[in-house]
Parts: sequence; structure tokens; C-alpha cells
Amino acid sequence: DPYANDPQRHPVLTIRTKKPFNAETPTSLLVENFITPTEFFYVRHHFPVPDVDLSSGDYSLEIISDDEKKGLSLNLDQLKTAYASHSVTASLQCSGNRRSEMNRTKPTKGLEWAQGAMGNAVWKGVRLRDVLLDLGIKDSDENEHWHVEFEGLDIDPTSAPYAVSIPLSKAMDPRGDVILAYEMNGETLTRDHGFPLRVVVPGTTGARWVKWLTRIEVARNESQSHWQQNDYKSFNPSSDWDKVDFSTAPAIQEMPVTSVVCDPQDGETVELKDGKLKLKGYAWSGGGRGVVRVDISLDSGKTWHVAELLDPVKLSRQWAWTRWQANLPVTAKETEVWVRAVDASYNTQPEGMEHIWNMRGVLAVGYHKIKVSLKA
Ligand code: MTE
Ligand code: MO
Repeated sequence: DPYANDPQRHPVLTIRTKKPFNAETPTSLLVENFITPTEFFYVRHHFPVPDVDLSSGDYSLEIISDDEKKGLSLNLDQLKTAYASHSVTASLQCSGNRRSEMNRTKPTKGLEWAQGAMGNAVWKGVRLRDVLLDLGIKDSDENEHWHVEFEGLDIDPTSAPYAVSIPLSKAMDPRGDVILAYEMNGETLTRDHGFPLRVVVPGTTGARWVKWLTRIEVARNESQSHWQQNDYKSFNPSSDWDKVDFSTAPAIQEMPVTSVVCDPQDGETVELKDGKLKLKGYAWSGGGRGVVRVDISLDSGKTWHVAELLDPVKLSRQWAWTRWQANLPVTAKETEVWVRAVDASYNTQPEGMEHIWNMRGVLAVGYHKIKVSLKA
């Protein structure tokens, strides 16, 4: 069993598949903490978990540039000594988060995620920009559209490593906060989250945050890997697997704005306090665009309430989610709660999943709608 050496996991996680291990944080628990505790943080693997023994001296990070024909090879200690450390608080979200809601429109192909394939953590490491500057990479218009490819130690059955790439402009942006992280929430990265090193690409979809990082390549073109070319893309709702041409769509990088009601949960019976319904949830947008407003409707969009944002938000370079709450008067015995967020660019969410439905079930960012029964 190639999975026999996988690490132990916390029983609170909701398991979607065991081998490879894929599990999410229960939605109600997510909103309890601004920083998601590591043991509750969702896990998304494609293969068995690599087991790196730093004392064996086998681990190294290779960094090469196609153009410069130059390279660096560093072990973890050398990386930590050579570059200043930098911390970022950033939310990590899978492209398929909330897919199960999209599946109600029509089945898609992918893991049946509810709303917990997302979490927020403090990541510490070294700036990728510093490493690339050392390699002689210039931050210029000429290489603006180049890519940086990351390779993990996990391999598919054909021996191809998990690999993807991000634009070089994101990697070199001093305000982009891309780091090679060796710590999560103040502790050494766990194996499930990429020990000994992973890329943190704030504002960008989870698929690009390569774990068990062992190779970085700066190139004129984006990664040719399966995960860059033939997955993590969205299509027209009428596309299907038989006729789709993956080369026509760009790889998902920055993510769109989303929001979720975490408490109460869909189908729950809630006891009102002074005739009011208390709601809590999270909201986030990609690209560093802060969430500026969260709107709630209890009457299918006829009237809207503004929720209170619980965590501080900047308009730009905002990588972390914000939790929100609302306390709304309600007289009905049953209600459908709708939530949607607005980001700093005034982007907002589509009303339903129907018109953004795609066969892979990614970017499921329609309004979150839950039904609750109410007891006075
Ligand atoms: N990196 C490697 N090497 N292998 C993987 O399977 N999965 C990616 C990304 N990095 C993956 C990877 C995907 S799709 C997501 S959503 C995130 O890791 C999940 O990170 P987490 O398990 O730390 O939550
Ligand atoms: Mo993902």
C-alpha cells in the first residue's frame, strides 16, 4: 500500500477520499478562528505523502533559469541562512471549494467539497523574489509574461511530479508576498501541508501552492504539466468532456470573490434570541482585493442587510479572509438565507451556480444559500 506511510490526521476532518487523502474542515468550525488551527486545516493530496528526512542530507531545492543557464542548489538550512525571513497571513482555498453546491445544478467531476476546502494561516519563509534576484532574474517588461514552475516530490503513476506555474510578475512583485514557506502557524510545516517546504502564493488558487517543493524553474512558458494544462480551468456551462479543448482557457490563478454562511448550517433549526437570527461566516477575494461588504438577504434578494466584518480588511494586498456576522430580526418559521460579498474592485458574486456551472466544478462562487427553521 503506497499510502501506508501517510501521517495521522485529526478525526474532526470530514474525509472526502482516503487514498489519496482529501479532507475538509467542518463548515461550522471554520468560522471559530481567524487563524485556522493546523490540525483542522483542509488537506488536498493527489498522491501519497512524501516523507522527507532532513538528517539524511537528501533534501535539496534546485532553482534554475532556462535563459541564464544558471542554477542554485540549497538545502533547507542554507535557504534559511541566505535570505531574510518573511511572514504572511494568507487564506488558502482549493479551486473546487463549494463544488457540492454546484453539483446540485448538475453533477461535475471532482471531490465533493462543501465549504471547508479553505482555511487561513500564518506562513513563514523566505521571499521567492529574493531567491530569484540572486539567480540573476530581472524584474523587467521583457520577461513580464514568463512563468515560474514549481515541482513537488510527489509523483504520478507515470513518474511525473506534481508541477504547476505562476506568472513571473507575481513571483517578482515586492508586494506579491510569494514565499517559500517552512513554517505554518508558528510551527514547522507538517507533512500534510508540505514539509519541509511549500510555495505560498497569496491571492492565488490552492493548486499553485506546491508542497514538498524540490525544484523551481524560471521559463518563457508556463508549465506543460497536466495540472497546469488539463485541469484547474473553467469553461462555458454547455461544454462537456467530449468536446472541450483545454488549450482555449487560461489556468486559474487569482480567485474570484466568495462568501459562506458557516453558522447556522443548511437545514438546521435555530432558536431565535429576542426575535433575531444570528449568522456568522467568512468572505474572501483573490488578488489581494479586500472584501469591502457582505450582504445578507432573508427574502430572496428583495431587501438586503449589511453584515459586520469581524477581521480587519485592507483594500489591497489583503490575503486573509474576513469573518462576518449579522443579527437579523425575523418573524417567519422558515427562511432561506442568502449571502454575497463585494470586493475592493466592486466585483461581486453571481446569484446562482447555474450560469457559472462547469464540468470540472471549479470556482463555485454563487451566493451561498441555506435554509433554516426558526423557533421563537
Ligand atoms: N502540491 C503537491 N506537491 N501535490 C499536490 O497534490 N495539491 C494542491 C496544492 N499543492 C498539491 C500541492 C492543491 S489542489 C491544493 S488545494 C493545495 O495544495 C492544498 O494544500 P493543503 O493540503 O495544505 O491544504
Ligand atoms: Mo485544490
